[in-house]
Amino acid sequence: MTQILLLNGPNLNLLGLRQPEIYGRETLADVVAACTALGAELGLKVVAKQSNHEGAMVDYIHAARDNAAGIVINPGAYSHTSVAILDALMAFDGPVLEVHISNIHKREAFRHHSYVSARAEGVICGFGTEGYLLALRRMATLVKK
Ligand code: CA2
Repeated sequence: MTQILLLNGPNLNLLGLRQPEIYGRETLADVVAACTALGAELGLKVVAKQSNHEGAMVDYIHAARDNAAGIVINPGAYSHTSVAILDALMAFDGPVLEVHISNIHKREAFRHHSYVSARAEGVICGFGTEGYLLALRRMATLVKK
């Protein structure tokens, strides 16, 4: 089955446990379960990773070069700071889709720019955790092309 890396960045392990007014009530485990189930329907094997460490995220992206056809990534706060994650994604050949649970454009100015968007085929933000599912549907189309 076509493998997709679902990569979540720093603090997203706290999803559903804090700040539900911004990030909703679903936990990361709920998101991963929903993506795994939808992936199976779409013929995609979703491999989910989360890290609070920039270098570890770079390592997951490097590993995806050998075993994933595409990457769905919510880089968390590293979206706004990390050239290293952008560079790692630049070295990945398949489609990259960027997800933000909140609408980063409605929030503080420092969240308005994402380095990762320069590499992403598409960006979804402000759709809550449903954004991951929408990205996965789009990914199914992109990897079949
Ligand atoms: O909206 C998003 O998905 C973000 O990527 C989330 C990041 C934030 O820094 C970005 O600007 C936008 C923060 C993730 C923090 O997640 C938490 C979840 C629950 C409780 C506390 C933090």
